[in-house]
Amino acid sequence: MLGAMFNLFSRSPYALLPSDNNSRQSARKYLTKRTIIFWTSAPAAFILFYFAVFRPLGLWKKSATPLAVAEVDDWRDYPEPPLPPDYEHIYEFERKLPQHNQSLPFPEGSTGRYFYSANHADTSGWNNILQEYIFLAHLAYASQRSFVFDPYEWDPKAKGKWSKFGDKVVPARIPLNALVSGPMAGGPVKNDRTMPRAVNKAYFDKVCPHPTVIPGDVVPEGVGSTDGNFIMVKWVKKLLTMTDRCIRLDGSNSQIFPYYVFGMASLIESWPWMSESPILREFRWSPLVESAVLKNLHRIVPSTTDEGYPDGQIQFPYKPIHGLLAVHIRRGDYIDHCWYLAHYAATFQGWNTFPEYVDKFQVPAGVANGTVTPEAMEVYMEHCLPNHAQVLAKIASVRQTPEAKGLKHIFIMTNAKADWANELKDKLMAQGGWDTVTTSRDMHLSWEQKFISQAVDMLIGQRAQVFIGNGWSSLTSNTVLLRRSMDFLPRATRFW
Ligand SMILES: Nc1nc2c(ncn2[C@@H]2O[C@H](COP(=O)(O)OP(=O)(O)OP(=O)(O)O)[C@@H](O)[C@H]2O)c(=O)[nH]1
Ligand SMILES: *[C@@H]1O[C@H](CO)[C@@H](O)[C@H](O)[C@H]1NC(C)=O
Ligand SMILES: *[C@@H]1O[C@H](CO)[C@@H](O)[C@H](O)[C@H]1NC(C)=O
Repeated sequence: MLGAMFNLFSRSPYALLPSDNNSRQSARKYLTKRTIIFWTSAPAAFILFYFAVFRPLGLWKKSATPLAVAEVDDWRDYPEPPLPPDYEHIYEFERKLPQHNQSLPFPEGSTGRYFYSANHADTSGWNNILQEYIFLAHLAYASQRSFVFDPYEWDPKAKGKWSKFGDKVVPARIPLNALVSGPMAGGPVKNDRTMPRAVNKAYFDKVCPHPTVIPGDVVPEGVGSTDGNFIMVKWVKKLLTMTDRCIRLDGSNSQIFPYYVFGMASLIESWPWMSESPILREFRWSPLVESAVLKNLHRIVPSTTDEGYPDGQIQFPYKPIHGLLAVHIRRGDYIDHCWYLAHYAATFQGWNTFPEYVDKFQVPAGVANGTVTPEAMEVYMEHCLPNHAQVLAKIASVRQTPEAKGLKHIFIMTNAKADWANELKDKLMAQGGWDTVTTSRDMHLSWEQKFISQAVDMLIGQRAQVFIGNGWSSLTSNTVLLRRSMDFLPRATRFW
């Protein structure tokens, strides 16, 4: 079992990154230490585990199976470990980032400038967090400060490593570098040597033991106060001119870029600086995400020549995947959520509203004062929760456009139930002319990749020749933003 676990570490793409040359050794050391602790404290730990985790999380419903999966390629054929991964080797990778060094000269080290937003969101979907993180990381960059990042936290109050999503046991938090790399997560910035690299919170606490704490509401309310661009300009001015080295936004305040900022059409006023920001230009998914795409691409596009690199990473800047149509079909919570969206008269997310996008959404007549007529509800559902027939019709019509020339493969990004997704797949194949149709359910993912599968899907959607998304979804809108940074023609980005 120990051998199998060590295999897990040595297969990790993180161990192969140039800046992480000690991680194999440390993994070995770590495991040895862990083994000793395990054998000396196992009985006590078992009792503790039973009462603290096993019983409260209801794990007895699942049969606990041994972790003996490292030698196989297709993890789905084997029983899954009883608990989610803890990504410890990725936390270790983050701890060892070379910028975590107080002796480094300005703008890093003990004389550097730092920005930590303790009031950023948690407990929401990954894409709500990502939207805000892109803005916060840009704010740090524009005010010449090092961005301080936290893990993606699903359940900050969880005492241990795990939490629940519905009746599924999930990690309470996931290190940022399991999801993204690039400047936002501490990666080097290619074309700007004066930009201080991002750091983790533990290093911030060390290098900034007494930060200046400022409230999150110092920017005046009033006209424009819900516009991302307005808020950004005010905050950059403030944080750039402050001479205080270390700044922490008070964690008890609301976010400076609340979720509704990203829902508004005014968001696109941020595009002029966003398009130039290294945070977006050099946005890159993590090695864990990239290696999942690389491993599965031959299933999605069998003729692919995209072989990537031996360490599992793919060519960056990313290239379009020719011949691929990716569609994002939001189900699950959206079966109820779309109904609420109609009652709030919700429009598309900000990044989905560029005037050059062909598919626009107008709130239909019949939505007023919190009431929705059946006809108006039908309009919402067609775009927010399309049924099989509506999906087939939309794909058939998009296929007639010049941008769709050469499409042969469909990838369905979805959180739908397998039956629903498979039925759609069969109907699309019956439509004729498609070489392959695959879905998120067909992906072969490692145990660590399973809990970040939405990011894996996003990298595929980002690179697809044509993409059709759900205008209200933040997963779609971030995918659309990333496509835009790749200079796809606007007509290659569509919505239901
Ligand atoms: N693998 C995968 N998961 C998805 C997809 N769409 C939604 N999900 C998952 O559905 C679950 C619930 O979504 P949220 O966490 O609310 O999603 P979000 O990422 O904030 O985005 P939206 O709710 O779409 O605005 C999450 O676990 C998502 O990762 C998809 O296309 N592929
Ligand atoms: C920290 O930075 C200093 C100055 O660049 C360098 O000499 C030293 O080797 C670094 N320490 C580590 C542990 O990398
Ligand atoms: C909505 O409510 C307002 C104020 O109560 C009213 O003036 C208006 O006519 C209502 N609109 C519809 C469509 O019912």
